Amino acid sequence: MQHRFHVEGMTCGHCERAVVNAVRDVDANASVKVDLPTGEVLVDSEQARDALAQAIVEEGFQVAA
Ligand SMILES: [Cu+2]
Repeated sequence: MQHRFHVEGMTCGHCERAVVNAVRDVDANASVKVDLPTGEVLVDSEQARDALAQAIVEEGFQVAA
């Protein structure tokens, strides 16, 4: 299942890695694509959208609807 998130607050490669790692903590097999300039994060995972978003928020980023 493909989830599309708009993540605010990512400014550099470290932020990008933090988001990817947060998603992988929820689903180690998730495919994660981050577009840093737009904040668009595409996640291919069978995990619930809310669980993935929550993990990103816990890293200190905002997830828009
Ligand atoms: Cu950063």
